[in-house]
Amino acid sequence: MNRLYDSSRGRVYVFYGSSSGIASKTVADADVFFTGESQLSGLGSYGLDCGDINKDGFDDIAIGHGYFDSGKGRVYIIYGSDTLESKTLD
Ligand SMILES: [Ca+2]
Repeated sequence: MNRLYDSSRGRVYVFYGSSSGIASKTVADADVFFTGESQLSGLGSYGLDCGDINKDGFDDIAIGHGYFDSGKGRVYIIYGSDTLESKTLD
């Protein structure tokens, strides 16, 4: 996570795991990333693996958008899949 990315737009980086774990990587090696919709919105105030919420066999993630809508905040639940794509969250 880098909630200061691009004047605090924020970005969360996702690295796919494997049975042998995750090799040491840099953010440039991220498999997928999510970016905040506007500067100062602070996407990535937290991010966590929240298990398989919808029981489809893929782990899902929760991403905090701490300053969304003038500080009201928002939490995104991203369902995992084998076709997850990078995008801006709005
Ligand atoms: Ca799931």
